[in-house]
Amino acid sequence: MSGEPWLILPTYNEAENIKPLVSAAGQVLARAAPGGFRVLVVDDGSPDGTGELAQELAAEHDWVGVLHRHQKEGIGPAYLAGFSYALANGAGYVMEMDSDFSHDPADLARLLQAVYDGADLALGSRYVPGGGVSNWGVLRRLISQGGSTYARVVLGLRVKDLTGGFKCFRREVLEKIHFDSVRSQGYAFQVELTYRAVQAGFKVVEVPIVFRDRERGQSKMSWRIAAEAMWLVPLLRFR
Ligand SMILES: Nc1nc2c(ncn2[C@@H]2O[C@H](COP(=O)(O)OP(=O)(O)OP(=O)(O)O)[C@@H](O)[C@H]2O)c(=O)[nH]1
Ligand SMILES: [Mg+2]
Repeated sequence: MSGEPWLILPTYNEAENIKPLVSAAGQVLARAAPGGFRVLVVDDGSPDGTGELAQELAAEHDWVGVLHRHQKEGIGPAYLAGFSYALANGAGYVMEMDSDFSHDPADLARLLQAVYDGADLALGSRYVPGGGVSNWGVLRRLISQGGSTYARVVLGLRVKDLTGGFKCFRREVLEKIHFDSVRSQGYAFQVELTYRAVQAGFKVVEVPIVFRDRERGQSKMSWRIAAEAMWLVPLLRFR
């Protein structure tokens, strides 16, 4: 069916998370989108077998699909591949979520509802009233909030949480963005897409969420990803 919500899940070594995550997301979406929905796992050739586990899920459920990519290229290119596939297959709404339970699958319903209620892009936000982070130390809080503030000031935006990766796009927003010209891979990717949506005149709404640290699997956060955001964000503005 066309016009359905699609949830894109990027994975790199999420073998311990992928099965419980897809089933939790499926339960939430079945209620939030009774007319039908799809979950698309985009795996970058995880050596821990995440791609095979996702394949098993796809064999079990007709609403699960998998894109297998050959190498780890970062979250940006993985999402763009997933978005292209979803748009080509008639998605009406496209959602992003980390595959490590840092984002609560239950919140998918509220993000989707915000778009049903009139937003073009709904952002899961840690930095609006009601949102937050659980169990983060002072340093990590400062770095994250500092990163969002830096991007907000440099880009002249009012959005409070620019680096989060829990989102719901109305199809038309992604259609306006030329994927070939998106260069960022890590956190900068999240900033870039939101910036482009605001620039194109779309209505962006922040929905409070509480972010949790992953309990299973390894972090892929690196200084390289953070550094990319530092130098790429000003380029977005002055390009
Ligand atoms: N397909 C793909 N997915 C990736 C890649 N890098 C990270 N991911 C996924 O993107 C999501 C966010 O990455 P995380 O490793 O959780 O990175 P993070 O959220 O910045 O850091 P932690 O929460 O500290 O682990 C997770 O679902 C990862 O599996 C990549 O290169 N390719
Ligand atoms: Mg994470």
